[in-house]
Amino acid sequence: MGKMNDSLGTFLKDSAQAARAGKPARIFMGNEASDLDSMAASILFAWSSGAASGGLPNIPVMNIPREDFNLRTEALWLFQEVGIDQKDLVFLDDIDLGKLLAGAASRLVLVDHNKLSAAQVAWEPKVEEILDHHADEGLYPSAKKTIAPVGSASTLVAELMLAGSATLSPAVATLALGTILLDTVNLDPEAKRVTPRDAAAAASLLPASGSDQKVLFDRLQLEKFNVAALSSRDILRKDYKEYRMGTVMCGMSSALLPMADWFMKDAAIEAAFSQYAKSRKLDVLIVMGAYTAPEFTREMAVHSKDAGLRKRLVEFMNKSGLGLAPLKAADGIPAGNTEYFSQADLSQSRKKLQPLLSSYFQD
Ligand SMILES: [Mn+2]
Repeated sequence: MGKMNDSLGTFLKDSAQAARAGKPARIFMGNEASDLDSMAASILFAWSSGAASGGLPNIPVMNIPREDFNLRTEALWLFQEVGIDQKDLVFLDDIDLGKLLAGAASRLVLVDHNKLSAAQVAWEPKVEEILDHHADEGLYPSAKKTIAPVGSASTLVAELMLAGSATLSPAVATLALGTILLDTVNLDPEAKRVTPRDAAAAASLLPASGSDQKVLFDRLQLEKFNVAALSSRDILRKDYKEYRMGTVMCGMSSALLPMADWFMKDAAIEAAFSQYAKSRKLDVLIVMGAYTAPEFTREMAVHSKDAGLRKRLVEFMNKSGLGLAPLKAADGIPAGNTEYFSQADLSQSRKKLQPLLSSYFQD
């Protein structure tokens, strides 16, 4: 380990300033989904890595537009908890990363992924180092690689930090620990995410964090599902994928709250669906609801201006065994171009439904 800046806050302020100056730098960047692990691990790896040769500043860059940070409710909470000021984070749209990386001296460190996304492949020659827990795709052979199939990329950063001589501050230890706990479902072997290395790193971080493991995990889990502060548009955006299926443009959002709660939260939910579908130029918007209260439950909303398309879709999904039944809500179902269902087959997630719909529309 190189020399550690003992204050994470000072480090982030300095690196944000360096980013704005646009001088050559070593950029630490997580994957484009930019979950808590991607963000926390790139911050911690940038902070704990020694200065690069030639004195390039280490700059963690969040691989999402600044507007999207609010959607990562668990990261929002944990960063606030450990005293990270949002203003000191650098987001994709804060700087011209392409221009910065075009500088001959600049370098790129991939964190929590080992393959650049399609939109970022041009930066391949800049990849100098990789720290990741996904299967190694074997790219960038000249890069220094720390890749292992553990539960969290933050475990790999924690191992490097713990091997160093510096004492970890409660903020640094809590940031790493919280991320590892969330990624491994509180180190629960039954969730099949945790490895002995995650458990060992967490055990070493715990005393330094000054946290209670269960309290920290429960709070993060709660915040992850806490969409109370989000607008309907943001709930739709939070976990959204889009597919062209034959001639049909289909948007699929996963939402983590009961539809009945959503109706209460936003009386204008129909307008929100319709505006979102229009802004994304969708023929159909499918909202897949999933929540545990106390039983795991799936619901679905199918929104389309085309009533015939809605009907065909629902018929097809029922033929495919989803078991959709019109939803009943105490306060009534909002009127409009949306149909709401409960879903009997709980195994039918977006990952499974999307290829079914794709093949249906392509026939
Ligand atoms: Mn990860």
